Amino acid sequence: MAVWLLLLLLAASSSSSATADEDAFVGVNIGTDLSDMPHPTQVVALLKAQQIRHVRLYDADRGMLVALANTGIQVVVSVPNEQLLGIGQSNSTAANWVSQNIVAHYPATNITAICVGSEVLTILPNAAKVLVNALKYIHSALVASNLDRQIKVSTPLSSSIILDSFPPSQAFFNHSWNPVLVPMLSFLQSTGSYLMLNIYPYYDYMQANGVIPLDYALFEPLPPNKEAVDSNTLLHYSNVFDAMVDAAYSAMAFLNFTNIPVVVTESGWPSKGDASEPDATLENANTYNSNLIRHVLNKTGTPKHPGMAVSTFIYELYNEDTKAGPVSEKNWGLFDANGVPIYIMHLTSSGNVLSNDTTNQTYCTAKEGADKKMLQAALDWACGPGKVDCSALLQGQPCYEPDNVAAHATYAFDTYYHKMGKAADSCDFNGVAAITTTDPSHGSCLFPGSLGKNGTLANVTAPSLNSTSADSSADDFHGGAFTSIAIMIGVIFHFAVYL
Ligand SMILES: *[C@@H]1O[C@H](CO)[C@@H](O)[C@H](O)[C@H]1NC(C)=O
Ligand SMILES: *[C@@H]1O[C@H](CO)[C@@H](O)[C@H](O)[C@H]1NC(C)=O
Ligand SMILES: *[C@@H]1O[C@H](CO)[C@@H](O)[C@H](O)[C@H]1NC(C)=O
Ligand SMILES: *[C@@H]1O[C@H](CO)[C@@H](O)[C@H](O)[C@H]1NC(C)=O
Ligand SMILES: *[C@@H]1O[C@H](CO)[C@@H](O)[C@H](O)[C@H]1NC(C)=O
Ligand SMILES: *[C@@H]1O[C@H](CO)[C@@H](O)[C@H](O)[C@H]1NC(C)=O
Ligand SMILES: *[C@@H]1O[C@H](CO)[C@@H](O)[C@H](O)[C@H]1NC(C)=O
Ligand SMILES: *[C@@H]1O[C@H](CO)[C@@H](O)[C@H](O)[C@H]1NC(C)=O
Ligand SMILES: *[C@@H]1O[C@H](CO)[C@@H](O)[C@H](O)[C@H]1NC(C)=O
Ligand SMILES: CC(=O)N[C@H]1CO[C@H](CO)[C@@H](O)[C@@H]1O
Repeated sequence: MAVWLLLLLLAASSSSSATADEDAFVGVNIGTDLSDMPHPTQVVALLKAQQIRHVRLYDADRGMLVALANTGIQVVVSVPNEQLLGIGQSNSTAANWVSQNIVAHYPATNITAICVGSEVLTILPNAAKVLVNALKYIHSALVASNLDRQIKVSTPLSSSIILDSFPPSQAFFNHSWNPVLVPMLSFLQSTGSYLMLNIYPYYDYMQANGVIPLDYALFEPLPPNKEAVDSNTLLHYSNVFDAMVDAAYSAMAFLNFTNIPVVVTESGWPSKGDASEPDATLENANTYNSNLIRHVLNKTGTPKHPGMAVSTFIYELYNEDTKAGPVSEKNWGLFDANGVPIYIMHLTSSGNVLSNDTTNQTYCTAKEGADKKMLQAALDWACGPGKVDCSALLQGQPCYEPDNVAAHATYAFDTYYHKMGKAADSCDFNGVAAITTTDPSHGSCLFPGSLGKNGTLANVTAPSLNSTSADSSADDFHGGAFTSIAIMIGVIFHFAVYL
């Protein structure tokens, strides 16, 4: 029977992996443009339940970094574009940023990389002139703190700066950016970092006006005669993603950089769109992300570098309902704000990929109107002989409020019920308890089994997300929306030839 959902994470065993010291992994991006953004503790609960071991934040939100501490989750943080000019112009501003946002959290929070800005060349070209300095200043500050080996510094690029991306062997970076790219690549090489690239086959497909077959964008199997052939290398390409990664390797090679690995910082597919976006569907999003995860974890590599892992962060964890732009912009997420999956991925037979049922969560609560004395007796039993950890109910702890026997009993009952593997008879307590599907979590009081946000986020005890430092690309369409039509002409031409 189908196992429900999902996902992600580390593959085991080692081989020739390109991603510095580590095997291929699939992580997720955590955008925060939600009208009811879950509390950091709830975000982390969802990550844990889904075995997501790698995340990228669009800022260095203190609440998230605190919640991610001691979880084993590896975290990529970002300098938001708004802070780039300041950091790129001042060594000491960069040093302060590192001390407040990195040094203060490491090693409890396993920060592994810093994204300096996001698609700066295409979204904020005015800051391009300080980008390399910003990378260097952040790196110097890490060196000063002796963290430069553990934490890599790079900057995610839009794949739209790679021109003539098909055939991949002829791809090159838009020459007008060479004055920035050459010192940047030199920096990445000398610091052992990687090229961060955002790849959106969805936009490539949309803008190709039917010339790119949908299956080629979605990693679906193609008959050999439909594969795209690179006329120089005779390598066969069966998906846009690989072609784009190889295009990046070629573009770097044209500038004489041949040993910088690629990490894909964003890729995904929207599950919903407006009338002009007919391929933003649940089925396509599911197909793309499921195939992407399998592809990355299988360490197939690319035709140019078979077996060389291309670790990838899926865009993105949550649907972001307050994003501007077309309907699709709000629908790239794997989950809604309650932690309920948008779709159930086709990952059932992926050996290394852990799955978890997050669809029908159940909880054990005190029955409404139950006798208070009986509730108190059951509560005492649960926290005593029942061996439930009731420390969260103590004064000053997250589940102390509301301070009444029904609320406290509900917490104890639910904890016991989950401890007992949700066996139906573990939610009885002499008839004063009942199973429910409503998550009783509130504020920062997170109940066992709770995966997402519910209830009010006001009056929380942990630091909350700083809304002003949220997702730096908030007001921009990300990635491929900027892909120029010029890039696609190469693709169109070659498809015309090879398909
Ligand atoms: C971070 O994670 C990596 C990979 O698992 C591990 O090697 C490293 O020791 C971790 N660092 C800290 C500070 O936990
Ligand atoms: C920036 O600061 C680092 C130490 O944090 C220092 O090594 C470096 O020389 C400084 N660079 C400039 C341009 O001041
Ligand atoms: C290359 O980049 C420059 C500077 O951003 C831009 O004006 C130009 O249109 C780009 N060229 C192509 C072919 O995209
Ligand atoms: C790359 O190296 C070759 C051979 O050393 C040289 O001719 C060429 O100018 C270099 N290209 C760049 C962009 O540095
Ligand atoms: C995984 O990789 C192997 C060879 O490395 C290949 O034969 C197989 O088709 C791949 N599976 C998927 C799902 O890509
Ligand atoms: C979840 O509940 C729905 C409606 O009750 C049911 O159709 C579905 O099969 C359940 N899923 C699982 C995995 O139990
Ligand atoms: C599934 O999620 C629950 C939390 O709801 C967690 O207790 C459980 O360990 C998870 N199972 C797996 C296999 O990750
Ligand atoms: C919750 O916070 C608001 C303002 O942030 C405050 O006015 C209110 O008294 C708080 N409520 C409780 C129960 O602490
Ligand atoms: C939160 O936002 C405020 C207002 O912009 C800012 O002053 C503060 O430094 C931010 N705090 C953090 C932890 O980012
Ligand atoms: C999934 C879940 O538990 N949703 C609940 C969130 O809280 C509101 C009331 O605050 C309930 O109506 C929902 O059922």
